[in-house]
Amino acid sequence: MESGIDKAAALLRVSKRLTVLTGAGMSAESGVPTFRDPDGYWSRFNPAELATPAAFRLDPAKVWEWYRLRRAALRTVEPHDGHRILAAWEKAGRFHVDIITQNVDGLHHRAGAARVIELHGRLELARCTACAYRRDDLDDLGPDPRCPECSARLRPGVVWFGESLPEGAFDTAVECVSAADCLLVIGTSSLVYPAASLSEIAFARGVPTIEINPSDTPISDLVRVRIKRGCRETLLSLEAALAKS
Ligand code: BJW
Ligand code: ZN
Repeated sequence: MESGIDKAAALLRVSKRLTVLTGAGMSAESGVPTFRDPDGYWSRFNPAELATPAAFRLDPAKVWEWYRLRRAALRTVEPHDGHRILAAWEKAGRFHVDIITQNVDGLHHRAGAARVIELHGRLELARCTACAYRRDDLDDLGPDPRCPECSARLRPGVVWFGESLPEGAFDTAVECVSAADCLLVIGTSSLVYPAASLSEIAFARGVPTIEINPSDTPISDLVRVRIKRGCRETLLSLEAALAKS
């Protein structure tokens, strides 16, 4: 019987425009915890106390400390072969590749990908709660940092529950999915909206979808090809299959 890898490779071979949607499972094999797996962040921390605007208003130093620890952890990890393969596909020009990520760790960029839409912001970014000021050098940030331009409080440059996505990011993501010949959904539980609606848009428009995820998700029964394995080994297998053709 034809394997998921063969079916996925066949779809990729005839695609000119590939859109990739990634979630925390993509970074898991670099050593970054996911959110909702048994060892994920939300098994140890309460999202309502850390990842909402109300939590930040209540205790900004506590929230900043959590993000400081997350930034420190990022310094100990590297992109893996899967990140590098996606970046190499973009460079090789076999397809036009757009990566839409929910991840805030910057690992796609670090692997050399250029066309990356970061739906949920970035850990290495602080922005003012009142004006347009932003900074991405956060090394000497204090426990409750202020804006040098208007003295209002600075906040982590990520998207919390109940907040809108960065201006234009979702619209661009919808365009990338709509124009794609194939959507590759990697390592997301597909529970968080509006990111999860991107797969629904692909289904509605008849864009063939491949899911790479060792666990079941709400989209698993709706995708064209389902590969129930880790992202690194799967992308290595897909790369090998494409190299043969
Ligand atoms: C592997 C693997 C391996 C493991 N290889 N795979 C409609 C219905 C209900 C609720 C809502 C709705 N619309 C909006 C909402 C509210 C909310 C929401 O969706 N809640 C749901 C949880 C129900 N959404 C929002 O609030 C969003 N804003 C918004 O909608 O604004 C307008 C609005 C507001 C209010 C009401 C209505 C509309 C904003 C969402 C922001 C999410 N923020 C976070 C934190 C970012 C900052 C930080 O990092 O601290 O983003 S939450 C967290 O979840 C993070 C992630 O990006 C996001 C998605 O998680 P992801 O990536 O899918 O990770 P996991 O852990 O869930 O899954 C990992 C997967 O990997 C698993 O499936 C594993 O099996 C797999 N895996 N190893 C491949 N090796
Ligand atoms: Zn300001």
